Amino acid sequence: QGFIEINGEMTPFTDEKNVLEVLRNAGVNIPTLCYYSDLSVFGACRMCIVEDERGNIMTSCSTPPKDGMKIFTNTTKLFKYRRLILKMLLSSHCRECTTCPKSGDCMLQELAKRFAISEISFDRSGKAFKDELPIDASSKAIIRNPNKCIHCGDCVRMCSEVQNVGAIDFAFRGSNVQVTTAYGDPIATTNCVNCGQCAAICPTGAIDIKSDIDAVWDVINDKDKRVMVQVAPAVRVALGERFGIKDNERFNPILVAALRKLGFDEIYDTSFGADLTVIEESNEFIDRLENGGKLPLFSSCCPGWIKYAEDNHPELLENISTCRSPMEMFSSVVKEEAAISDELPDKRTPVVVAIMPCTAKKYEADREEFKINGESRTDYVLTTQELVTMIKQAGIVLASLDPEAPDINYGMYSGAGVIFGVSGGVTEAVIRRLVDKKDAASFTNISFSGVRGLESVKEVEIPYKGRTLKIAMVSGLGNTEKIIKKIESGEAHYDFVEVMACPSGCIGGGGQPRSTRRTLARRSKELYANDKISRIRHSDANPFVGRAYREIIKDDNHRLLHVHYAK
Ligand code: HC1
Ligand code: SF4
Repeated sequence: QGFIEINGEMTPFTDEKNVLEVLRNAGVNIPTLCYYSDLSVFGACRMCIVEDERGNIMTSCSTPPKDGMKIFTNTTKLFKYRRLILKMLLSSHCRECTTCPKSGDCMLQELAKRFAISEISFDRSGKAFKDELPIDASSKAIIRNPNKCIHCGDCVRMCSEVQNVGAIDFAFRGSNVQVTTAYGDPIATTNCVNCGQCAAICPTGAIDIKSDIDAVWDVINDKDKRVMVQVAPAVRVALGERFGIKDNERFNPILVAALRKLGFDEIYDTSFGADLTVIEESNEFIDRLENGGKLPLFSSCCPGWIKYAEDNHPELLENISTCRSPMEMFSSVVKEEAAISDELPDKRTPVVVAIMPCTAKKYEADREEFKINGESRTDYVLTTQELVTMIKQAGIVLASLDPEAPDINYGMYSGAGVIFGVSGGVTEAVIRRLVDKKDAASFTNISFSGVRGLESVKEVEIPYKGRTLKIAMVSGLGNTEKIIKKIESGEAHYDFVEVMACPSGCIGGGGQPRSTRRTLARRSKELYANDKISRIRHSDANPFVGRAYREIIKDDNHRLLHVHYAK
């Protein structure tokens, strides 16, 4: 606690870990390519340097604040050094900005512009950057172009410190240093869980989302295809950020209108699939509770978590719910309806496109276990970021659109289905099903039970038929590993564990626009607001869910809505 003088102004600090945090809290946008408050301090890029009154230069990310400190952030010397750093980074960086998918969202590009870099003094003249190092396109989720890497280490720390995966690391020395997989293997063959958090944090185009945009344009423009689109809960509260829309609370009807303009034939909602999941997963939970099945039951919506469990905890596979994810339940049911529908037979081939906040969903859609008769039920997955690109490609001006409603039979969903997009949402939706009283007061009580909030580990206890159920909700795979250790050592006991691989759940997915604590808090608040304005608040009350059970699923739940992982 104390005061720092920043550019001559007294600025208080309390428990900030470093000067950079004090500067940020004081509204100074200090440049950095490698500082994230949730990761360890690496101090690699040196862009966050500040100068003290004696002319000493220090990195603000690794300097703790001290009472009475005097610092300057915009001196001539600092500008000179920052420009030098940027020129050195750019000198060894592929500079095909016009064709780079990250262009416009690249932090290196942004800083080059901010510090007015107009020429690069250390050009490695004559040396072609193109294809210098091989591009790794083996993954369904991400694409790695090491020629665009600036060695900030953000992806490496994210993958190991937050996700406990460690699929990538630094290799080689000096000017040969690279971020790569063990033995340079294709990333798809490693323990990568496809969560895309590396791509989300990468400041340049060195790791990016694998794009399925062109394939989706092809099916949209194919008259022989009936293209149905489902939109995940977390997309509606983040997409608007890219278009300067501040209040996303009622944004979904505009998003629906945009999807129609893009040419999708039928506009639906993944939250309908989430309503099915609530019913199937709570039935499975009750069955295990009452008939002595394996507990704790782990949730199964998140493909990043499933891959992590397969690679690291095969002993837990029987504890994982057999429920397909909402995305897969949705696709399974709509494709089944298309297959069995004999009134007004549609000659067009049904195609399901899912818009997800998630890169791992691209991998999930392609998994053998979800195929029925050898065919994927979800044909293409686009991330929120890819949808932004498509909207821009089509020249759609969101502000000019009138709100529209999604289509029946799969566009209606309950508030319980929409809160799936934030960590704790699956649990809250399941608890709504377990309680007897299904009115607004009861749902408000549940919302105050401890299921909400952006903490990465939450716990609740709920009474159920004379016993107390203990439930944990965890986001981030590193945190998940800690919970698993506690369960396996007997230190903790839970009946149900909700796991989401990404920090704060899908709202912080690897396919979302860049996430910060502030954007995550806003996205979460807006999802809960979406629930609150829903006329239907619990999954059983969705009349189209009842219709789907009566007319399509019947007693074929196992084939259509459940899955067994082959490993
Ligand atoms: Fe998710 Fe889910 S909440 S996994 O985060 O259970 O991606 O939004 O669509 O499937 O509904 C993602 C989000 C999403 C599924 C649902
Ligand atoms: Fe995907 Fe959500 Fe899991 Fe992240 S938490 S990997 S966005 S399903």
